[in-house]
Amino acid sequence: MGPASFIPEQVVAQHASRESCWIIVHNKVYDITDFLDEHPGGSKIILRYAGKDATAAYEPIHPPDMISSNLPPEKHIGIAEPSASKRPKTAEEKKRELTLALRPPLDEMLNLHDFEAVAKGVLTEKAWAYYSSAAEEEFSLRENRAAYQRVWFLPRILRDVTSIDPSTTILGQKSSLPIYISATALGKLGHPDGELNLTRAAAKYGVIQMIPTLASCSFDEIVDASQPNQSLFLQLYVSRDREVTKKYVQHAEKRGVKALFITVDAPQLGRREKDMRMKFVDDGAGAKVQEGQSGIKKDQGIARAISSFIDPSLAWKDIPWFRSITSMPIILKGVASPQDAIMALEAGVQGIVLSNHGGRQLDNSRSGLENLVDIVAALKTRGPWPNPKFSVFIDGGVRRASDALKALALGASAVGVGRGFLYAFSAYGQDGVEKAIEILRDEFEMNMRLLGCRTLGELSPDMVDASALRTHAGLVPQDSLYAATYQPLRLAQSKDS
Ligand code: 173
Repeated sequence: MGPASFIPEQVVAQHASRESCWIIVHNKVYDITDFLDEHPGGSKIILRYAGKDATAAYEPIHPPDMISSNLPPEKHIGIAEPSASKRPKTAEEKKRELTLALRPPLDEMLNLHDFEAVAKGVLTEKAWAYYSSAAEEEFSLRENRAAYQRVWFLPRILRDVTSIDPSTTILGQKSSLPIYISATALGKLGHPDGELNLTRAAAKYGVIQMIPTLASCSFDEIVDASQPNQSLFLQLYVSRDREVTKKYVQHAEKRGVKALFITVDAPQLGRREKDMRMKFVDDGAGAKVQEGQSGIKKDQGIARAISSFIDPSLAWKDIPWFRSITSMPIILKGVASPQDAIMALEAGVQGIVLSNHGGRQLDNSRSGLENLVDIVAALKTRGPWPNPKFSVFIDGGVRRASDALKALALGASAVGVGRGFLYAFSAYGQDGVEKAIEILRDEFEMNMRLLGCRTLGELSPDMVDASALRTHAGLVPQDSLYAATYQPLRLAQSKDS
């Protein structure tokens, strides 16, 4: 094609079938007919956009150059006539503009829950469903919060707490707070700049970001947006094709990433029903495609549709291979039992993240906080504690510095926050993330001062009472689905009532 082959929108619209399927992405027209059955998410999802502009749906889920570098050049058939981009706004875009305009001013955000409330209003229904969803009954999701309520402080007094320093090092990297930004996928569902909001804010505040394998921005875009002195970690989903994984990991190390967090709790994606239900909501894209065509199953949500590359055969025997391809510290993300914690130690990795994947994987798995107590006890029987060569991290449900301080007192090296920052940028972009970090920083300062800890080194297990942590009675998350369908029994009634 010549550089000037403009194709009017109406012409693109004529290629809206399985026999001839054109789509527009970033104002370019592609003929994807031959590619339909190769699409990892299935053909059906693309056919919804046949003959249309697919940019909004494409962008959060694919690296920017995915389509242009995977389709042969002869399938790049032209540039969409500008009219294509001047289409009227969809109802969803109009709603988003309105809700953005109605946001409270940023300085009214007092805690991380506030961002979540604003994000819930501005996100598309689909994005909110994907981000907020968790597995099955969402018991683990809610338990992640509830567990923090079962740990209480025993503060110390009269210790001259004039100056407070919440900084630390995480895997040898300086961090202004004992918190890192944990990996969450598909940032552009929340904000056009996606994960770059996190990168830029993290640079300003000396916080470490863990780059997700399934970021909306490409890995290189994120690293390019970082500052020379900024530390980045990488979260890894291991591909069935180990060459792909090897290239990705080695490229990351070359680009200066400081640690590799291998996700080990997602051989299959959990059933996140809020996300899966969205399949049945018409997204306005129009095209009606028959069920049962090749491609994604009816019950898939966004996450399941793009996760088929993850290798469920990943096993302990693979750890030496990871050691052989990289010299970055290796951390296993998603450990939930003392046996596995000890196996990780013995396998020679540099740490573990006690996590139930934000409640999104195995529902009914305990909170990282409760596991922390047992796992620290187990690790103490197998080596020095604290162990400078083996770090224990925790994530899930953290919304306050007090949460993090409880985990640190119980032995965690640092705490991951995923959704908290995701909601902050969904609501206010980079400014939101900066404000969220400032809020946490202020909370650390106050909580540490009131606890009598000037530095994190002064925090100790005897400053928390975790004796109720195992008690699940009382703070059991309500079984809401069951409660909504359960029909209460009735008492005998007199005939005239
Ligand atoms: O929790 C997730 O949503 C997640 O980790 C994931 C995994 C695969 C595809 C998309 C998201």
